[in-house]
Amino acid sequence: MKSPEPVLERIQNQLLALARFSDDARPGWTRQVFTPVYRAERDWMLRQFSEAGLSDVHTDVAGNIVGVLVGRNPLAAPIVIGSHTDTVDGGGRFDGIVGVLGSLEIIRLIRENGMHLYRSLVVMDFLGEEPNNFGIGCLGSRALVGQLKPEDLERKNFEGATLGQAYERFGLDPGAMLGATVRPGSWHSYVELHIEQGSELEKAGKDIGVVTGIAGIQRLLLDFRGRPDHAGTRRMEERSDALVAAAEAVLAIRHETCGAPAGSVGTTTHLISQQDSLNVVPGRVELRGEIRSTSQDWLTTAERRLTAQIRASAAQYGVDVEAMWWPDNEVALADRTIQDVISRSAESLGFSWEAIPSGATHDAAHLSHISPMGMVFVPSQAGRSHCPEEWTDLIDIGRGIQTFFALIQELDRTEITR
Ligand code: HGY
Ligand code: MN
Ligand code: MN
Repeated sequence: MKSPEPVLERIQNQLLALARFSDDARPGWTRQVFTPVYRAERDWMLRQFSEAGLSDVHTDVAGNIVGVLVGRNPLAAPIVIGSHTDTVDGGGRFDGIVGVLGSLEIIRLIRENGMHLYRSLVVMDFLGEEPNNFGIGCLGSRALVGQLKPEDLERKNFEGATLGQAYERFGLDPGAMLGATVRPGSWHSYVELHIEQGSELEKAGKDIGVVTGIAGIQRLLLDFRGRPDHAGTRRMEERSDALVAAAEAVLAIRHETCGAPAGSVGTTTHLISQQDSLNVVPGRVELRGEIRSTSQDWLTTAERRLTAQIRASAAQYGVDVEAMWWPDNEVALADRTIQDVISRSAESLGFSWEAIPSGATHDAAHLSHISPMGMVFVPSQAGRSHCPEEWTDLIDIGRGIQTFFALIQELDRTEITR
């Protein structure tokens, strides 16, 4: 039997309805975790889960919205699908959202057409995927795999509040959240539909991206310690200018990653001088940044090279540097069987596809620790994302949902061995 097709008008209406939950005081579409507008959207989303026909709709102890479509064999390990509906500051209307609304459309199609899957299908809208001002993203998925630790709850935002307090104010019990872990192997698979957020599919003229893996991220904090001095009297060769040393580091991060293999990229996101006056040589500067790659080896060696190089160049300016690196997530490979099922699904529907690594991170990266994982990408216009211009045509979203639906039906019949 031919699979029922998604109803594009219904998806468009839901995209528009969801976009109304946006912080008016911020640019673009802004719906950040723990904010009142996120709370309002989550209440709306709980209703959408129920109206789509999911049962046992609830918010789990980790703050994720969950609903179940019970399969013919409720004891079989479920297929889990979903994404997130929070945004970055000044974000768009598609990142994460397409995956959640697309999943709900599939539930409606299954029910309207009297279809019955063998396995249960669990839909999730994960809590706070985007990095927040506590410096950590993927809160809901991290909690499920035991990667949110008691010390993370002590992280402070710029106002001095802790992450634990933010959970409490949002009506969640941080202690209970730490115990939210899912037993590895208890899910059949985790699959996610998402916009590409880059321009590879558009450039190649392909309909569907079959994700091969998700880049690992090493985050970096550099503390440059020079010496404050009078900006008018201290001779150039006598200065220990922390900002000049930090500027060299900004360029070192760029040069290390330009042309590096495995889609490697590096970004300095913040350069903060502790110096407020116009006439003082900066004595203390903080740099925050990250490097990403789909090669774990490259991440490790680049970290070593960069630390040595930044130290050596700072020393030439008489500046000391303290470097702190920590992994945000490791490289996560998509399951081979799931990749094959996605490409076959796209082909069976007459859609062109391409295997593609993801430079953006996703809840799927964390969930790969407990479950075979796969992702389906749809094109992003001009590769714009994390900005108000983020756009994916409805027709492309429709193709993504069709492919994702075919993937779920095939997975329902497929044993995956790890
Ligand atoms: O940061 C990321 O890659 C993602 O979009 N959350
Ligand atoms: Mn994002
Ligand atoms: Mn996303």
